[in-house]
Amino acid sequence: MTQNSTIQVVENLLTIADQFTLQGQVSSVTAFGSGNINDTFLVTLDGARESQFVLQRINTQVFRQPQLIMRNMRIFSDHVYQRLQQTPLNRRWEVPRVLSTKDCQDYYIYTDGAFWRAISFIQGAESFDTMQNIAYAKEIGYALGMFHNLISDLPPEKLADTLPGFHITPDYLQHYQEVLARANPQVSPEVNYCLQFVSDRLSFAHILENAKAAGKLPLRLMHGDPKINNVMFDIQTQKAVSVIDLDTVKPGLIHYDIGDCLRSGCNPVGEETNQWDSVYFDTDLCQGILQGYVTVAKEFLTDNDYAYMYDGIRLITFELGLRFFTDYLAGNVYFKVKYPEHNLARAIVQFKLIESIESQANQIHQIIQDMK
Ligand code: GN1
Ligand code: MG
Repeated sequence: MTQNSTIQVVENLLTIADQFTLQGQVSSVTAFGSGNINDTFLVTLDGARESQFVLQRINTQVFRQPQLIMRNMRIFSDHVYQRLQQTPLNRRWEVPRVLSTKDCQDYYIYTDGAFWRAISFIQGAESFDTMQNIAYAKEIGYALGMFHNLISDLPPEKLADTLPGFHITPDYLQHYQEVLARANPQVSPEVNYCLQFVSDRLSFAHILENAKAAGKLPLRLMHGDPKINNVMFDIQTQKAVSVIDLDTVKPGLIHYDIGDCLRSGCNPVGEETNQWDSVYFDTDLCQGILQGYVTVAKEFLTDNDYAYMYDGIRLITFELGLRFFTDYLAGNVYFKVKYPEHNLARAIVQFKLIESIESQANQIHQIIQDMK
């Protein structure tokens, strides 16, 4: 990028941030977080009661109807607000708010057609890319359980499908096969490992969708992306206070969420490591997360929910590895990358995690059994 175009981008960001600034003046806009899809910025204001907010450019190649996200967020947060008014919690819990523009809109379309929106910042809170310890694991589980609990009485059909096909593993598999048929990947031990890994698990990809079709698992509302860095912790108390990133809150299976929370929370080296031999699934953290989850989710979990939990963990890990590998084969068109083999490296992390999950299947089943 030339110096002039950098200055242009900064000026644009200030203009865009200003659209959502109803009080005070924008003092800075800085890149924020580590999202793989949208572009996220933290806006700091001078002279406003709330001195910061989160500004995001939605990736409209991925989210084709971003207006639906904003509509879902309004319905979701109104519902949760009412629930918390009726039955207040005895601890801090916050829901990110949609901020309106000066024209009272939920989003702002810039002159280049980009879709921007702003969300309140959870003050005095932080998130982590890797699990800190068992106490955090329990809090992460609690946070996901609370999230599910607060929407367990909101009918799934009230929210739109913001991302059709999201977490439908057989669809990702079909896409993989189409991409593979066209791709001409450079042969390497890493690529061969992934090709073999996927081809050994083809029938497994259908397990949750089959259970849904057979009526064993009901359609509910889910978060869609409850990886651990989407849980905010109060800096003072070190307690979970919010689940953020609400773009994929939509009808689905809670097993996708439980699986995503555990695959991200029980991998102590995190999903961005290149040290593949150090990747493993920590069953103590798994037990901690599930304990925290079940304390708030017990009342709506059925026997079948427990019966499919292990498969959910294994499947979502497989699905994410498959999505990363497919994107590598397709030329990195979906997830942002820092170097050409980034998605291949990410895929291997998830596949190594599955090897560890599979080798501890009995223990994980036992942990789940003991939760009932
Ligand atoms: C993407 O952009 P981010 O980091 O919130 C992806 C998730 C993956 C995650 C892996 C809409 O989420 O499904 O689990 O990367 N989101 C979408 O880090 O595809
Ligand atoms: Mg996300």
